[in-house]
Amino acid sequence: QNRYDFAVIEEKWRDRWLAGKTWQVEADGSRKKYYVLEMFPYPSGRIHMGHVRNYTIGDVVARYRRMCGDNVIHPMGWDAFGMPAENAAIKHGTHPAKWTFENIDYMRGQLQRLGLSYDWDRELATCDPKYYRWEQLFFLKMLNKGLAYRKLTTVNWCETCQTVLANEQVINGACWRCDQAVTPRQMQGWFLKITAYAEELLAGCDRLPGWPEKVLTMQRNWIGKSTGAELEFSIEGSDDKLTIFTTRPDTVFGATFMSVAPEHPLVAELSRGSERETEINDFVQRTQAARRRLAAGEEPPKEGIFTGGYCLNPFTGARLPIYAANFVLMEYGTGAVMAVPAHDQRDFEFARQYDLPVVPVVHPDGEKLDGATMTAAHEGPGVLADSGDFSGLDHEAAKAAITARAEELGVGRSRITYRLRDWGISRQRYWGAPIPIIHCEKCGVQPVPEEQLPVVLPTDVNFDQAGKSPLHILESFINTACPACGGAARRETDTMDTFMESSWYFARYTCPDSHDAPLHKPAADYWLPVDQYIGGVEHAILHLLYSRFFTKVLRDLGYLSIDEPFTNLLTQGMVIKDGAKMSKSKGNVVDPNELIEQYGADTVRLFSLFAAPPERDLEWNHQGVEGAFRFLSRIHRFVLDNREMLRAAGEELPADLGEADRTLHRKTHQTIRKVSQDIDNSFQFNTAISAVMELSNTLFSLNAAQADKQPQPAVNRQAVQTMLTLLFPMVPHLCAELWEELGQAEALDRQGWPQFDPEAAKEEEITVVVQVRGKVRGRLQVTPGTPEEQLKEMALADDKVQSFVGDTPVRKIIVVPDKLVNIVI
Ligand code: ANZ
Ligand code: ZN
Repeated sequence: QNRYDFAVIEEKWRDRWLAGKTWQVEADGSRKKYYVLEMFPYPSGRIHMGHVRNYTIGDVVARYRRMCGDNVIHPMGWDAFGMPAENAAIKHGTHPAKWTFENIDYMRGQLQRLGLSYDWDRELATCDPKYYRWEQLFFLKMLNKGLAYRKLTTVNWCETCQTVLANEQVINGACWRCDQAVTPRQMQGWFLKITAYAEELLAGCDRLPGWPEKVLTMQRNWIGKSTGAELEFSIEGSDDKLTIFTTRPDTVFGATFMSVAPEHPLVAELSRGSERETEINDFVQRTQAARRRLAAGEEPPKEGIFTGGYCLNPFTGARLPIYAANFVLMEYGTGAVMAVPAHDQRDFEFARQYDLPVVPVVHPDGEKLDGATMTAAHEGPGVLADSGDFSGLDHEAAKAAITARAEELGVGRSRITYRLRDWGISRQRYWGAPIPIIHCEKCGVQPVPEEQLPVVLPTDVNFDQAGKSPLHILESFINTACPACGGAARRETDTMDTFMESSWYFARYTCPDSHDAPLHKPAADYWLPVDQYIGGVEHAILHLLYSRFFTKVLRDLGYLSIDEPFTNLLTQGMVIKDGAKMSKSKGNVVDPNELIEQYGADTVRLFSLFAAPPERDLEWNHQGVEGAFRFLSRIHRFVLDNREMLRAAGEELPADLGEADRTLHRKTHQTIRKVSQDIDNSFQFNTAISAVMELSNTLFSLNAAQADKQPQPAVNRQAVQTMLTLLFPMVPHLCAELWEELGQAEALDRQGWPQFDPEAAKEEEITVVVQVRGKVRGRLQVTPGTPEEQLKEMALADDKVQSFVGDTPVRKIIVVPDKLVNIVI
């Protein structure tokens, strides 16, 4: 009997917890709050091991914080808009809403089976008009403040499907669905001005000590601040100027040609009507097409073409040929570069390839560079030469001096550039939140009046036209009245990027019932910011940056009082099997459902916490799961086998503690200390679990001893209760059950986190005598079982012993463990 019947135990506690709304919380100004949040899932169909790991980590933090006495908010919801729902609709003929809500129902059940302690009354789905209506309101407010605007952009267009494709849907330059080559197309799109917050987003990175440094570095690089200057070069035979951005104005005397982006308007202008016009156009077409085929971060081989035009260097008057070059980006700086091959490696390689002069002007200490023989650019520091009155200046000083001169001459100014681009939010997709805009022939672009929100996404749509958003042909949606003139007008058919929804959901959780405003300020002020955010590192840039941006915008609109949304961030590693990330395409997926069936939720939780520290990748290992299961079974068996003894024992420790009592009592308190530290410091659940395993080993082996050498019942009881309390955040069902088996009236989830007693945790000390030449010369206070090597070292390091040994060579050291160190000299 006494079998560990996890299925029965888990169902019992799951029902009890859910029915009792055990984790429901309210704002309470008299209590310290703690907000723990895991990144919400996309309702793709079923949860995978990555979810299990993410949500288990968050759940342990939530349960631990509750036991520490905090008022813990731990919500869950669904990132419910997006492409897969639409694809499923096209493929299987189900409506995206139906598909989405069925998935949500199924996945909610899966999360509940894992025993995750969410306040389900705060659950939200972003495809609910009650949610996205507020996002539409934010959009209108941003429009009002000039933070949202419309502009022409280049998109990927598939002629066959008559639709815009996201970058991920373009595979080797062709449509993922029909394989038609994708063409660039100019379209109007909506943008959010995240660049207006670039400086604050960057500065904020220095004030997030609770974030992993690698994530902050990625954010800083993404924002990409560069300090330099803008310089104007006059164009030969024209009144126009070519403005360039440089971080090295000190090298201006070494510029030997100009490079501009292929799509820079100057290229077309210079080549128009020339005999090389077709050749140049071909180059532009070809390089642009090639760029679209590149994966992010990949660089094409350097290539360029002479446009036929020349610039004049504003400092030297030199004539510089203008090249169109494929490595110059139109979207960065001004889309034009002064090329200094002696000091920029890219320019150097380009110059050697096209036989352009290399003129060094910044020489490293004590060296004189020669442009004819250099084999690489000198990008480092140095002193200026051949640079007019700036010669002899250190290159840093020269940057400032040359920028100042450019300003005096009216040909330049200092400038800061960011790599960050404004956020394009228009998607020509159906399953998203409609952008609340109306187009009137007479009045132009008109915002939907706030009182007409939400613009509800219609559900009576057809998906039978080859991937095109059905909104474009849904007359009942499109046709509307202009809010300005009342005449016939058309609704915007683009929907918002789904990153919009995930940029503020954490705030909405604080007041999901607020129906007259997006946020209820007192609740938001009490709960925010999120104290601990947990999610995959794949969201290190966009989701986190957009959420930080939204937080600042909502603050400036008066909805929030915080500057940053997430105080601490934990980025958990991937779950891998056979050396690769678990994924359908690799065929190495382990389904959480099957595991739960076979071993129970507690084992699955324990394994995912024990197998690796949270930030590391977790290597799937079946023996590990078995091991976790056996550990829990042993605890279960011990408690049930000794139930009567444990129940009968008092909670008070007896006054007369024997050796076994002292050992177990000490181990109990040492374990409390270790587990508390491991969780507090860095969520090292794996070592915390190891410590509890050690405690359980001590408990089991002491109780296997002869009857008169066993711990007394009250000491056993204390050890067992401690073990259950410490394990409860990780293994909640079993611990709650065994706690009840001990006859406890009040449930384990109402217990406080155990406090450790430093006195009790202290190792016992014994005295080891040190002899030199047979005479006692010192004493060492050590814990029993201190290894021989350590005793030898301690003995030799002892001052008193040293004074008797002095410089005399030591011949031998004899150690009797726990008793004596004898130094023979
Ligand atoms: C002249 C020069 C001389 C440069 C030198 C560098 C070294 P970051 O730090 O990334 O901001 N650049 C400017 N705009 C560009 C564009 N649209 N596409 C590609 N390259 C561009 O780099 C700024 C430097 O990158 C600028 O400084 C410019 O080259 C180039 F010895 O100007 B430099
Ligand atoms: Zn109108």
